[in-house]
Amino acid sequence: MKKQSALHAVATFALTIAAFAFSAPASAQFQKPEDAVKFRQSALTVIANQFGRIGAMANGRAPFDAKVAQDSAHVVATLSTLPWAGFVANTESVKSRAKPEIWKEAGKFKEASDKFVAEAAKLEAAAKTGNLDAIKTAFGAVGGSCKACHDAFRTE
Ligand code: ASC
Repeated sequence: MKKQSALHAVATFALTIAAFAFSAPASAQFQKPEDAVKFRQSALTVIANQFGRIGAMANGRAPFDAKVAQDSAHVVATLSTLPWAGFVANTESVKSRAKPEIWKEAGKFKEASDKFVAEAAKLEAAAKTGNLDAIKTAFGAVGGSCKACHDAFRTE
């Protein structure tokens, strides 16, 4: 290969790599639809786990520990914004409990997830006060937002 054509080949290769790197598809975060489903389920699993720790204290099944409540509420609030990126349209055919209404009524789904995010932030604020009654109230509101979304958008 002549020096000139070798340089050309290198330049073409570099441009091809750059083109791939910058032509980000809508769901660049996930290689496959299954990855998006796994992502959202994983985030929701961790959220449920940490929310459950607060629930145990709110319902008197575990002794109240303000630090545990605060740490758990922080995880719930931080992760609350994450699952929704996993509800990509190309995941509709992947087996899960997600109802088609998630994509047919995308505005309502967004409203429901926004409600959860907002209530999770309030729960974290309540947990920071260390007041169990405030935590109980905020816990109930978060649980209500979980349930509303599950009722409308998740199969049994
Ligand atoms: C939880 C949990 C849910 C919600 C929901 C509230 O602790 O894992 O999915 O609360 O049951 O109704």
